[in-house]
Amino acid sequence: MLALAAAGVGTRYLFDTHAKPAQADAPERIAWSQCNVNCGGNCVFQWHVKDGKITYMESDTTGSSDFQARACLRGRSMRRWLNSPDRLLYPMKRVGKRGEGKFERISWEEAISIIHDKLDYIIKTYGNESIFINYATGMYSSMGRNPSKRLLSLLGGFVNQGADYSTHMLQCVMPYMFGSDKKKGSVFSPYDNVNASSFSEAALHSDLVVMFGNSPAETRMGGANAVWDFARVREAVKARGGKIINIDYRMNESASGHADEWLPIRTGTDAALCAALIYEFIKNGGTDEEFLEQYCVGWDERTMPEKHKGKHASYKDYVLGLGADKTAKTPEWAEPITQIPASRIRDLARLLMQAKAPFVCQGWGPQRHSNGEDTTRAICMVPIALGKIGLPGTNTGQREAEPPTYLVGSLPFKNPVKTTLPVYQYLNAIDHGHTMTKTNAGITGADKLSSDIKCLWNYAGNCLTNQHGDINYTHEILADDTKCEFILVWDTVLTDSAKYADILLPDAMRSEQLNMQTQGYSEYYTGVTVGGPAQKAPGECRSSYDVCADIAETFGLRDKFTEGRTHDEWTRYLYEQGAAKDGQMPSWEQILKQGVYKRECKPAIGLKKFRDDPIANPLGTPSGKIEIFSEALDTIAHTWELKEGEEIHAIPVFWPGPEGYGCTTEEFPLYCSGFHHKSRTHSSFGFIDVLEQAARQQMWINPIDADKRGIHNGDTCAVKSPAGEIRIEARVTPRVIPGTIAIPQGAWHKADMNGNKIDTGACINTLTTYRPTPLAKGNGPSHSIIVQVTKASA
Ligand SMILES: Nc1nc2c(c(=O)[nH]1)N[C@H]1C(S)=C(S)[C@@H](COP(=O)(O)OP(=O)(O)OC[C@H]3O[C@@H](n4cnc5c(=O)[nH]c(N)nc54)[C@H](O)[C@@H]3O)O[C@H]1N2
Ligand SMILES: Nc1nc2c(c(=O)[nH]1)N[C@H]1C(S)=C(S)[C@@H](COP(=O)(O)OP(=O)(O)OC[C@H]3O[C@@H](n4cnc5c(=O)[nH]c(N)nc54)[C@H](O)[C@@H]3O)O[C@H]1N2
Ligand code: SF4
Ligand SMILES: [Mo]
Repeated sequence: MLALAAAGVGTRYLFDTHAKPAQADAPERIAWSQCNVNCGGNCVFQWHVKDGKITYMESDTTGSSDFQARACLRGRSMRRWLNSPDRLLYPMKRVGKRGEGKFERISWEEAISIIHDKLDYIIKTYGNESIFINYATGMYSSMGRNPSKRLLSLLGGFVNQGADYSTHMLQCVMPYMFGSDKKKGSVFSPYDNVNASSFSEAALHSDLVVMFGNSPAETRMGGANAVWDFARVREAVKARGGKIINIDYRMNESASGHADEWLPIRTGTDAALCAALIYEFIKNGGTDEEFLEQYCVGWDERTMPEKHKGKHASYKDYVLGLGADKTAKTPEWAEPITQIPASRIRDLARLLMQAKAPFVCQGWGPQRHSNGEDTTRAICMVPIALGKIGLPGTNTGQREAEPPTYLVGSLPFKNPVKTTLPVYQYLNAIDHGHTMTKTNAGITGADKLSSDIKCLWNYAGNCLTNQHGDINYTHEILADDTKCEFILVWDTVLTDSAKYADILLPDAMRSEQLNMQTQGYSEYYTGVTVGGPAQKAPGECRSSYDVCADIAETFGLRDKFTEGRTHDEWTRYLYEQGAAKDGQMPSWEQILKQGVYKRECKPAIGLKKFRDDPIANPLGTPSGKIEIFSEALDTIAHTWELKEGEEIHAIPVFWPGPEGYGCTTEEFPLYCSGFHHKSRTHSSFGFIDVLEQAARQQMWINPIDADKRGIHNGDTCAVKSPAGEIRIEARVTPRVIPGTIAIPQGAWHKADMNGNKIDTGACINTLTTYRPTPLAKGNGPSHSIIVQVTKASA
């Protein structure tokens, strides 16, 4: 039901009357707003407001029904969040130990004075490079996260966030393949339509869609989100006799109901499948040698960089078994690794070779593994080897494109500190930041960190613990208040991360303020929504902009912070700046009336310009070409200080990675992986009971693995990894590959941290090991986990 409604197919009208009173009186007014969580849909809310209180919600009803940013069930439950008895209402200070969640109400004055004193002390004692605004994505809005950044910038700055938890491994490694130097040519971004093609392009011209770990029906929900486009892709491609193939360790919601579309694979082994596919292409004359010679570096001996010739270090030599490992990457080689029969690998290779316009894409699940840097590039090798990129209906192997146009900006800030810390390293930087360098920890913008992190500023995020990894280990570091001396958390409910706050601030939610935001990941339209407040914020909740202005005042910086503008005046200013640049957007007065402005985006073909003319439009790589073999990576592999068991590769080989293929043991005989769940956006909405009832937090386990353990549907199970233990309900289903269990990420951690630490909330990050990946230093271990599962005693 949830997936259908969110897909906007057929049932879209069912939910519009949700919570509408029986005798529908004319609503007094409509307040526009938007869903600003990090799902990216940015769906539109029309709040019906009476006597200052929200009565019910309609979503987007404007324009063509094919083009409406309609909220999914999560967005439609927002009223329950806004009016929840669990809302944080007052500023609080910690009275128990860190992590215990014991707080005492204080006044705003006292909170601001404590924050002032702590910042003053930390900056004077340790310098601005001891302050980190950790990764936190709960609030996407023009005035969302930036007041904090603007304030801290004015105070001398803070260590910058490197990459993100979404695309960490991909974001770090892809520039070596597709370019990072703007002066030289086009550069890689995971979030645009230059490097990747849009689903609408696949709908127009593709005859085969191959998706690696990509489930728009779960991760791109909402009416005008990519799931809507994907529904059209399926219809169009099938209508022209083509196929959709979804390669995933579980039959995800995008493949369910279409059983022929699912190709099950063991997690973390996509690079082995890709090598075997390419082996078949080579053996059957399916590679486009002309393309590979003209557009690529490192495919074969001819195209290797001069210095590396004669060493059998090319990707083709790796595949044919002429490289260092002397192993040909045949389908028979890949079969036991991937769990895909060699005959099915051959079938898929044949399909790919026969397709006129194969659209190969990947979600971000495959790269969220301990070998993610290699996997994400290996997937791109499939269309590269076929020479099927930059052409109608094809894609570059990356995620389907997003529109590049952001119609309005956010509150500006200029951070004087240039040092950047890979976000997942925040905990190491608290523990031993002063030892972290460019070559042992991926620091950029400086050779090393000048200090340990002493102050964490966490606005709208649950990434201190719940969304980070290895919660038990993280607890040890955060609970020690001599390490990180001040933790500020600013949220709307008492999350697991909030339990570690020294000062915990409540926030007015976006529907309780004048709110504005441009589009998110919605692939085929861009837009902006402006409106609100719909109702008054509860308790003493205030806008974070106003609070930051008050903190600025204690440092004599109010005027510099505000530049004479209020929250609402900044919103208008940012809108008018955007409108002036854009030239097509309505006036401020008009947008306030209409609430939402949208326009369609044209289908895009990734790397089209480069394909059309690689000399005139080179990539921003050192060679201007696609670097299958990267000399820069080769240098890093030989010069960085790596820990035991870590490897960095110049070409995208299959490397299992820690807790990857082959790492199971007698004690931990199963693999465990995660996915983004439809009942939550990460941990957001995790406390809304109706959503939990609609899509429960369950461990997917194959009947083969369940039978061996006497586990039945609905049984409570213990899942134990080297890092921790959870309790979770079993869902025995053939929709997950044998040997691997699947756990939806984002459930709320719930454990007695002074006792047995068993997490009955079933947060996957209780099970993950904290071991940043070799190159990106990112959150690859998120889904490379080994476990044992047993039926829990009642
Ligand atoms: N193992 C594993 N871990 C993962 C992932 C995974 O796949 N597996 N996914 C990763 C990814 S891709 C991401 S992006 C991160 C996301 O991790 P987070 O950025 O922590 O995202 P959420 O869990 O949604 O937390 C957002 C927080 O913002 C709060 N919030 C919402 N609205 C407001 C507001 O108006 N004001 C304030 N102050 N707070 C608000 C919510 O209550 C919530 O606590 O998780 C990462 N963690
Ligand atoms: N409903 C919902 N939507 C969301 C979010 C959410 O929390 N909930 N989060 C949003 C955010 S911030 C982000 S970054 C995106 C995340 O988007 P993604 O990272 O693409 O989402 P995931 O569910 O982690 O992974 C996608 C698919 O990859 C599969 N997978 C995992 N490992 C492997 C592997 O090794 N190989 C293969 N072939 N498949 C694998 C998973 O089973 C899943 O079906 O989603 C966004 N949308
Ligand atoms: S959670 Fe995402 S898809 Fe659902 S309403 Fe919010 S923005 Fe839209
Ligand atoms: Mo994300």
